[in-house]
Amino acid sequence: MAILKTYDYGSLGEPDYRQLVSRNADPSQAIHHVAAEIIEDVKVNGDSALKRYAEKFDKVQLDRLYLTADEIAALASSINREQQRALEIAFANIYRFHETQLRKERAIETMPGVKCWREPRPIEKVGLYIPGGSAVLPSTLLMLGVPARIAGCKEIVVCSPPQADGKINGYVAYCLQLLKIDRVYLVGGAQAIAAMAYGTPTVPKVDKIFGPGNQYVTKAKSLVQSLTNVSIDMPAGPSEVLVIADGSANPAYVAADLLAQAEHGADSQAILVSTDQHLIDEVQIALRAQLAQLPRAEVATKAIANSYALLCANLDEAITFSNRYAPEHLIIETDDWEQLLRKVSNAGSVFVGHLTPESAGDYASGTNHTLPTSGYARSYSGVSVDAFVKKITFQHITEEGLRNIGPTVEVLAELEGLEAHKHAVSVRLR
Ligand code: HSO
Ligand code: ZN
Repeated sequence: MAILKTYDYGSLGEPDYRQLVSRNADPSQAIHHVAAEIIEDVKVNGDSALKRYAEKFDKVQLDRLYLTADEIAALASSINREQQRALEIAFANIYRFHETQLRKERAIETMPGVKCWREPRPIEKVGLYIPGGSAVLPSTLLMLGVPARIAGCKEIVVCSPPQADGKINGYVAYCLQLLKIDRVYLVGGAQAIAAMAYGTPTVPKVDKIFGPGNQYVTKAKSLVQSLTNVSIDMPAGPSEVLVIADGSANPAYVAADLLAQAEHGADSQAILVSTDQHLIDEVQIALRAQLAQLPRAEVATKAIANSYALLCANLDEAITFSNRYAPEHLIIETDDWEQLLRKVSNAGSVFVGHLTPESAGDYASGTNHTLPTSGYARSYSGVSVDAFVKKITFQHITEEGLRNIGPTVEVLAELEGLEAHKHAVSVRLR
């Protein structure tokens, strides 16, 4: 029996397409209520609320809500040399790729004597949330910490839920060392987001909060954004992948890519869009075989049940559907992927060719894995150095410049009925 439901693009109508691209419509208000309550509690009770939540959710009693540099170093030394090397290589590649994003823009004279330019300035205090629940993701710390360092953020606050022993995982500790971050706050969930949004006696208030998390974390991020002046990286939903594959694809590779996505969570989506029914059939077989070998088979099976394959008449149809779905990750497993790239209009991050698994980008090739989900790739970019800076515009006008631009400003001020605006020019022209 087929494991992925299959649809035929040509036989579907508009309501079907709408149904196929829709995902994670806001679930119940229950999450909203819980997150709002936690936020209010942390706002009012500060550290004592954080300790209470650590006891309740993380099952640990904390005397102190953070670990020091020495404690981090001790944890980091517990991981083996091969693991350290892998984290170092990932760090270096992510650093290299993101470093190029600092490119300087040039100043422009819009009229003789009127010079305008724009310069980036780091967001001073940023908060990084590193989840620690069902899967601990040290890679996420690198993906957020590296661009924050390159941007030059003065204060990088990291919150991660404590383990049962009141510590954090050694891999996360090693990444903290690579990033030269000498403190980590032992706070998880919606309470971490609240702590960074309002500040507590222990946890500093930040200007912008980054990072993935469960539905409570995500809800808390959108709530604090409207309640305070803190901003957030992007709205985040469950992770997803869309694979476009034709007859040239290797079914074992395609199945492996779908499952790499599916093991993230039961609510993840792994979509196969193919021009070849035979390939879809082969992928079904490979999925079943590979699934049987996975430790996280239970989670992956649920995600696959929440996913589908779509048979298209040609690659143009496939890319049209993909653009409409706007996947967080798009993998194009065709021989002639090159001519397809210019047709990609909505996607978070794209992986091309038969030998480019999404996993490479998830960990170590250099691109960022913090990406827009749930169709937000239509309007959001993934995290980059840009997310950690503000871009400030500057201008300088000379005497010649004021003679050139002044009359235009006077006319526009007058037509808007703003006499003081006009005067600010006239008084200088006299
Ligand atoms: N695929 C996830 C990132 C990740 N994968 C972390 C493994 N670890 C969202 O892009
Ligand atoms: Zn992943």
